[in-house]
Amino acid sequence: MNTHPSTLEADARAQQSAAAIAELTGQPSHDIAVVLGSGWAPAADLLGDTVAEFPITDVPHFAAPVVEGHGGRLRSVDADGVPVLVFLGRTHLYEERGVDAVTHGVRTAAAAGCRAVVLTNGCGGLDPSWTPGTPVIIGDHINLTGASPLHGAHFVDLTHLYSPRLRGICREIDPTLAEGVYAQFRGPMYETPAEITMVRTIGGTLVGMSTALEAIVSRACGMEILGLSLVTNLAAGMSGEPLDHEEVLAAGHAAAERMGGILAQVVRRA
Ligand code: 8IG
Repeated sequence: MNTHPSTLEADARAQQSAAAIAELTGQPSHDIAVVLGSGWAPAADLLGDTVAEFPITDVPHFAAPVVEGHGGRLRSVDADGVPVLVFLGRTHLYEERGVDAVTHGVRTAAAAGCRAVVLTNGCGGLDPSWTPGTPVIIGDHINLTGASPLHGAHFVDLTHLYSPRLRGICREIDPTLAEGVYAQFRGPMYETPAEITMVRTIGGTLVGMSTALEAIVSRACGMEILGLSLVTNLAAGMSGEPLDHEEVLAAGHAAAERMGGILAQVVRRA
C-alpha cells in the first residue's frame, strides 16, 4: 500500500479514466491490457474482434502521443470471450509530460480490472543474429532513464518482473523466440556507439525508450507483466548505417503476422 499523495492522486485519475472506458466501450471491465509500441500496430488487427475504438483523448486524463503515425487510440477487443484493452500508442518520457503521464495507461488498465498487461515496443538489438523484424521476449530490464515512476518511500520488489509463466506460454507458442534484457533510455536521441558498448558490458541486449517505467508501475499495481520487443534495427554502431525511423515502420509491417499470432494466442492463454 502506498499512501503518498501523488500515488493516491494518480490512482484516483486512473479510476476516473477506467470509469470512462467502461462507459465508452460498454464493457464493465477488461481482463488483459496490450500496449502496442512502434512497429506493432499492424499486429493489432489479429488480436480479435473490435468491440469499440476511439481516440485516447476521449478518455479523461490522457494526452495524445506526439509520434506513432496514428495518433493514439484505444480499442476494446473480444478475443474469443476475453475482453482485451488495447492501447495503440503510448506516452514516452521524452515527451516531457512526466512519469505519471507515461504510466497513466497501465494504472488505468489495472483500474479497469486487468490482471495482466502485455507491453510491446520497437527497439534496437545488440545481438547481431536478431535481424530487423525479430520479436524477442523481455526477460528483465535495466532502467537507465534516471527516473522513477513511483512516489514516496514505496519499496517495490522487481524480481521476476517479467512473468516467467507468461514467458513460458510465449515459448510454447513459438519455441524459436529469443529472450533479452531491455535497457530503457530516456531518448529521444538514439544511443552513441559508446553507450551501446556500456549496455553490452552491463548485460543489456535490447535498447529502447519505453516499457521499463510502465512495467514498474504495473508491478506496483499488482498486474502480471509480459514484455515483447520487436527488434527493428541493430543498435548504434553495429551495422555501419545510421538509425532511421522508416526502418522501424518497415520492420513492423514485415513481421506483423508473426507478432499478431503470438499476441492473439497469448491473450487467450494468459
Ligand atoms: I525502434 O536503437 C528503436 N527505438 N533507444 N535505441 C533506442 N530506442 C530505439 C531504438 C534504438 N530503435
